[in-house]
Amino acid sequence: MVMVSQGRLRAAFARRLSEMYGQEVPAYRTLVAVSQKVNDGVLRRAGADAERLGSIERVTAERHGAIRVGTPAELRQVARIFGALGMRPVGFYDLREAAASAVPVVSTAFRPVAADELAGDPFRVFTSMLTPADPRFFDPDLRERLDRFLAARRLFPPELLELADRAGRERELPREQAERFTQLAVQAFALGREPIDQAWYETLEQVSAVAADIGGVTSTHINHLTPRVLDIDELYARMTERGITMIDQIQGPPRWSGPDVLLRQTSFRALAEPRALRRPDGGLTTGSLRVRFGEVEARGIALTRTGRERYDDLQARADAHTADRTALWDREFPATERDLALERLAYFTYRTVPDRPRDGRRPGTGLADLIDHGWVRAEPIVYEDFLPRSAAGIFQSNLTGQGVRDDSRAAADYDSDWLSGAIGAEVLDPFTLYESQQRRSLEDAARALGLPEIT
Ligand code: OOG
Ligand code: NI
Repeated sequence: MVMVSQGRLRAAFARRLSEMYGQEVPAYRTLVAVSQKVNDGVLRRAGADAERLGSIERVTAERHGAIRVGTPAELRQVARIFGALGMRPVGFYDLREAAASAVPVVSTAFRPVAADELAGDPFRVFTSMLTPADPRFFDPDLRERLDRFLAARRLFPPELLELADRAGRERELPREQAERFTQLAVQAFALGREPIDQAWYETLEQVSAVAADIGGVTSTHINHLTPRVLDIDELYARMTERGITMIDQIQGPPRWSGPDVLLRQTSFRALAEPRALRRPDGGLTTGSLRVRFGEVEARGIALTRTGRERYDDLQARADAHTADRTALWDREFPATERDLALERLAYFTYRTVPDRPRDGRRPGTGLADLIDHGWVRAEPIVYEDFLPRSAAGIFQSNLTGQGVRDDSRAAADYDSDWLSGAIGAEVLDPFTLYESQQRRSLEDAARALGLPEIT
C-alpha cells in the first residue's frame, strides 16, 4: 500500500486549496503570479542571500489561510482536521482588544512546529472563534439565538473527521484515503452555496460584520490565502500599477536598512461576490457580500521576547508621534544579524563551521567570540506566527461597518488556557518553540566543540 505522510498530505492540501481558491477568486491568482515575479527578481538580484530565510521551493509553495468558526465544538473539529496534517495550535491572539472596531473573536494559528516539517511545507491557518459570551457585543437574547443557530449547523462531514482522526493517529494515510481526505477538506472550506437568511445575517451585521460572516451562514470558508513574497514593497508597487487598490500601508515593521524581522503584510479589500439570500418573505434573491480578500506577506527573523518588546515600543512611539518609521528603526534597532544575535533580540540556529580553524587554538565559550572567530555560524530562524495588531488591521480593513462594542460592560474572559481547554489540546507558546530550537542548536554546537556550554 502506498502511504502518504502527514507532511505530504499537508503540502497536497495546501496546493489543492490554492487551486480551488484561484478558481473562485481570480484576484488571488494575480497576487500569486505577481509574487512569483517579484521572487524571481529577488533571487536574480540577491543570489543565495535570497534563500537565507527559507529555500525558494519553500517560499514558492508557502501559504497561510484564515478561517473563522463559531463554537469550541467547531474549533475542536478544526483541530482534528489540521492535526491530520501535522499542524498544532500555536499562539493566542485576542483581537477583541487589538481592533478598534467590533471584532468579537479570539484566535490561534494551526501550523507545523518541527524545523524539518516547516522547511518542507509551513502551511498555516489563522483560526478565529466567535465570542458570543462577550456582553460587550451580544445581549442575552442575541447570544441565545446565535448559540442555537451555531449548534444546529454542521461544518464538516463525519467521513472527513474520521479520516482526519486516522491520519492524526497513524501519521499517514493510504493513498486513496489521502485523496478522499483532501477532497473533502478542500470542499469544507469552499464558499457555501446554501441561501443565507437575509434578516438574520443583517441582524448580526449590525453588531459586527465578522459575527455575520461567522454566525450568519451555515458553513465556514477560507477568507483569504496568502502567498509569501521576498520584497513586499516591490509587490505593493506592482499591484498598485496594475490598478489594484491595496490597503494604505504595509503592516508590521517598516522598510529599513537592517534584516527582515517578524512579518510584513498588506492586503486588498474583499471583492463583492454574488450570494443567494432568502428574504423575510421566503423568496430567494441574489445579493452581494464581501467576505473573501487577498493578502500577501514577507517573513523575517523571529524576535525573542526582548526583541518583541523593542518592536512593540518602536511601533507605539511611531504611532504617538507619527514619526518617520524608517528613520526611527534605522536609528534604534540593531541592523545586523550579528548584533541581533548577541543582544539576544532574535532567534538563530547555531551550527559549527565544518572548516573551522584546526590550528590548535581553542574556542572560547562566549557566543561573540565563537561567531567572530568563525567557530559557529548563526542561521536566522524564520518567524512562523502572526502579529495581533496586523491581524486586527486585516480584519478591520475588510469590515463593511464598524459594528458596535459596548465598553460599559466587562469583557468575557478568554485566554490561552481557556482556548487550550476549548480545543482539548495545549495551545503552544511561539516563544518557547523558537527558544528551544535555538537552545538545542547551542547544546549541539557546544558538544561538537568540546565546550561545557556556550554563553
Ligand atoms: C484573519 C486575519 C488575520 C493575518 O494574516 O494576520 C490574518 C481573518 O480575517 O479571519 O490572517
Ligand atoms: Ni492573513
